[in-house]
Amino acid sequence: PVDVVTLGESMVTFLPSRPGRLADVPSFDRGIGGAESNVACGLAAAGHSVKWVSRVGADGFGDHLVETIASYGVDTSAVRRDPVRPTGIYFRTAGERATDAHEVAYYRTGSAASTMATDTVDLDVLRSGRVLHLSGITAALSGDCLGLLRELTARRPGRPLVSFDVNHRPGLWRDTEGPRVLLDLARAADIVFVGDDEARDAWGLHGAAAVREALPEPALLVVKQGERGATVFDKNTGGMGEDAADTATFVGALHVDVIAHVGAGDAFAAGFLSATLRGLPVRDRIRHGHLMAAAALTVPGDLAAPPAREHADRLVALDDGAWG
Ligand code: KDG
Repeated sequence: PVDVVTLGESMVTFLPSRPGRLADVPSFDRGIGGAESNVACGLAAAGHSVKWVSRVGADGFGDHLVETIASYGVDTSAVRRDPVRPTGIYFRTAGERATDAHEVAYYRTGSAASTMATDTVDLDVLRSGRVLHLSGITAALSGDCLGLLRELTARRPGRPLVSFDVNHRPGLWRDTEGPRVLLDLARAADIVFVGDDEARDAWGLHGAAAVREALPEPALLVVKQGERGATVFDKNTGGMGEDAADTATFVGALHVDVIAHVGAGDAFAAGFLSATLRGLPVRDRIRHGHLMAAAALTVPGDLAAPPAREHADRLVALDDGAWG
């Protein structure tokens, strides 16, 4: 099997040529975005076999997405073209500093990807990897997409390891069900990524321990704590067949001058999943996540050129002093 299969909508993104309101910015630079394909590109760069499953329009933006994602080494053979509905796009603005508020304007309602459903995608392909990586963005796209996620996360024999990034995007939900739906999906997954800010805003949970209490099921729970670092709760099930004690491991993040936060969570997930597939210790999985995230934080768009595996391994092996 391939190492990882991902499913999700990707979009052509338009990054502002200068800071300011959407109403004022005169021009934009084209890039690509989409949380799950970002993870796929990061994993492929780290040397893994990855398949991205999606639907795009039969238009130039669809061509650009598929060609760019394939250029990272991702298998795009399961991406379908919709003859009628368009590829989603979105625009971002930027403030003077990376931490300033910015606007995100999506043009994706009724997009090709929003029609993905249990009867329009190949479920066997989706279940053909060692890991199936999903995110809460898909749950917000349409009732069909949510039904598909529920089907894929249902616990049944032969299910691949399910990795789920909560990715709460309040602007995408058309009702107030988002937080509840995301909690249920996360509970059904084996590996969960969530930011402590998302857990606070969506679920009213404060701190990593409170998130673990609300999400006791996943064998691996990754709580990302922004620039401070990440805490991973690990049931130590590897090979034992039964749950051993739940251990918590905190590893501080690298300190970088942030250009833009977009894509950092996806990069972290790619680094962490790569190291998990390789069976590395939890501390090193988190370090690989932080390294990939640092690369994404220091470019304006979603995707950086991440360090190659051998290079990343050398950086991860530096002693604690270098990591701070
Ligand atoms: O994680 C980055 C994504 O948020 C961005 O690429 C756009 O997928 C996206 C979304 O739906 O917000």
